[in-house]
Amino acid sequence: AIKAFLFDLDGVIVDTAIYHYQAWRRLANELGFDISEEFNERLKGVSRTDSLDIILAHGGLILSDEKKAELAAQKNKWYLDLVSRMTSDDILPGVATFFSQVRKAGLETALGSVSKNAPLILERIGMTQAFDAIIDGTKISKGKPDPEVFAKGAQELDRQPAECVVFEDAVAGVQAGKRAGMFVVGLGSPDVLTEADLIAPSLEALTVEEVLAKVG
Ligand code: G16
Ligand code: MG
Repeated sequence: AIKAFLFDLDGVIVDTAIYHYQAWRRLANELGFDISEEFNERLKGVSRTDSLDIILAHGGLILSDEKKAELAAQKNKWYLDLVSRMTSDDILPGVATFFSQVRKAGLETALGSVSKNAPLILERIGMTQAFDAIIDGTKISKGKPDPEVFAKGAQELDRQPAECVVFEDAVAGVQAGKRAGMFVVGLGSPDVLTEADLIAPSLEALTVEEVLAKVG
């Protein structure tokens, strides 16, 4: 039976995906090219260093490790400027209601984010206490689509993969959940999240009861 729900952060709990995109786009623009919103789908759930490599390849640039470290730090600075203004108003619609249903159903919760800034964001929006376990970018060595982030979440809760449901908005995140052996709810477009077991536009469109019924 399902015992735990594992949530991605960016795009599921808060819309920081837009801030990541704005900061990466600013960096690309300064390097002399642009990145589209469609291209940005490839960066969702992917670690900071991997994202930079994907962007530089897109722009046809080959840079030294030193320069890359500098650019990643610059992007993070711009990103943090945007994030530091966040409040509980930035929690996505439906999240609060869904979490109260999760608690009523007696389910455990974990955060599964590859972002090193995840704890800061949870503090900003006042949701640190909403999670029984928090796995962030400082606790893992491989970003999504590697299953490590969700495997660690289950491990920290002392649960088996078959007892966990993952909520993800990114292609790489859905793949990570599937590779971890978990039921995956994709939040977003069915055209993008083709590998998810169940797809809804957002948490607002779902109830805990519905999800548990689908897992069977
Ligand atoms: C998030 C974002 C990615 C970002 C990554 C690393 O992952 O979706 O776009 O590149 O974190 O973030 P940071 O640069 O803050 O360490 P997730 O797993 O929360 O979707
Ligand atoms: Mg995400």
